[in-house]
Amino acid sequence: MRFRVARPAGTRDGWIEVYLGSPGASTASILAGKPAGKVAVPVTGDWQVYETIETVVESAEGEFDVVLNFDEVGSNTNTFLFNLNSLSVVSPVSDVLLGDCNLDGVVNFQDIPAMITILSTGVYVQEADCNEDGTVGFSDINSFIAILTSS
Ligand SMILES: [Ca+2]
Ligand SMILES: [Ca+2]
Repeated sequence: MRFRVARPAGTRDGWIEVYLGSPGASTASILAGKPAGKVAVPVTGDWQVYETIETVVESAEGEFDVVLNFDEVGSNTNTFLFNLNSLSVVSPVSDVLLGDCNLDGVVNFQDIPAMITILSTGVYVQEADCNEDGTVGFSDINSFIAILTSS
């Protein structure tokens, strides 16, 4: 999860914490758990000087209610912590191994029958989408062969 923040001063440490809970769970019960992600908010020098920061959110596969907790060591109520300009959810870098049609972690000749099976069933398997056009079909065979022969 990515945040764009501005923080004029900070003699104390400040954080954004990301909590995940089951859909419909109460905010209090979600906050009672452990944060799935946490990132320190840097001092940017002014309310309008923004920096982009990021935290990896652990175990974020599926659907969750998200609760963000803004915190600063020693701050009391009615204290401005920082400006949050925007937040976005970004996917981690894909770990799909193109051409690994039998999903055993390597690309070799044993993927050929698996590729044929995938092509004949027409089910989308990202590893078989060797030309990365979002579909699996005979147009992937050239790319598949190129991946096979280069690995
Ligand atoms: Ca394989
Ligand atoms: Ca394709």
